[in-house]
Amino acid sequence: MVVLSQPLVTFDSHLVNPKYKPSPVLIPVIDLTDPYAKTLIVKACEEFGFFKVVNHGVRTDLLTQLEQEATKFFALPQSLKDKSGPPDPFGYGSKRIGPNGDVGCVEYILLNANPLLPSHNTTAIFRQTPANFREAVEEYIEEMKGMASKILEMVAEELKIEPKEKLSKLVKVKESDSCLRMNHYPGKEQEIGFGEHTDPQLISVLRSNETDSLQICLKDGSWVTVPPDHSSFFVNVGDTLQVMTNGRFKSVKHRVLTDTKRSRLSTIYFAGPPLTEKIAPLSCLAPNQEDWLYKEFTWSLYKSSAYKTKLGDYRLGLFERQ
Ligand code: GA4
Repeated sequence: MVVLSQPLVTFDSHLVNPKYKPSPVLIPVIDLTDPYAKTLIVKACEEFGFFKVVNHGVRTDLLTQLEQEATKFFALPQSLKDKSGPPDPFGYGSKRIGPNGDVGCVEYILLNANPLLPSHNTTAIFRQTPANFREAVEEYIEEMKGMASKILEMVAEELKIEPKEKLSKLVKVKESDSCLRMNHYPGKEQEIGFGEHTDPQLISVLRSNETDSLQICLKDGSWVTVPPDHSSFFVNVGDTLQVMTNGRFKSVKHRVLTDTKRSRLSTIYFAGPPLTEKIAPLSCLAPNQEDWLYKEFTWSLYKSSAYKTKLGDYRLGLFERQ
């Protein structure tokens, strides 16, 4: 249950202080086979909007294969990788994040995950790589969809949301608007890999190699480094689940600093609802509309509004009720 990492006072102090040493902070660890997992997940979503998942049941050989194929892709000559970009938002991207001037020391592949739609850029990515990459990506997406749905179902059971598939079905249906991102941070000096932001979707499921790079922001505003764990997954609450729980769950702010010792590879599955889905506080959690902290919106509207913002903007502000 205890994971080690250190609250950082500010981003700058971390960068300029060469004597920086991590020390303990608690980040919840959820064993998915534990009968109390659903209670612990809800607690973690309320307190941190973030937790680590162990005993997840995803095959190690699939994880290894996906990682190997992605590493081969990122090792291709720049001119070949550029044939799969710029991202629209899907495809290969380098340094630029989103359409509004954000940059980071990162290159990435962003794919529409539901289904793996054959857009121009996506086709180009898989043209540059052996068929194994595409197969591993497709299989991985299915695993992530399963894990995200299971976690959402546990949340629904614990919060007595009826029917218990109410949240999970948003991810399971074929119209679900989920995506998969593979980020490669070459690293060397410590720089901003991916600036601070919250994820717009319901939940995100992340896995990375052993790099000390991911940081989350705690309720008191301090930043903590998440100790890496190659064999586990990390889950964070996104804006949509914050709205549906009427603010009971917090969409966690997070960022990535590049590691000075080795390059980082991370894979994130963003579980999103169908574009036409109406998002609003759930009536079982907030029966009186006067208590709603947010206005109702469709996922499509929220997504297009997110693409008009900068990475670090507070996107839910526009949808808050006065
Ligand atoms: C953050 C979470 C996901 O990585 C992402 C990102 C998206 C992009 O890179 O295309 C966004 C960002 C993310 C939120 C604000 C907008 C859109 C970049 C950006 C500046 C794929 C997503 O869904 O939202």
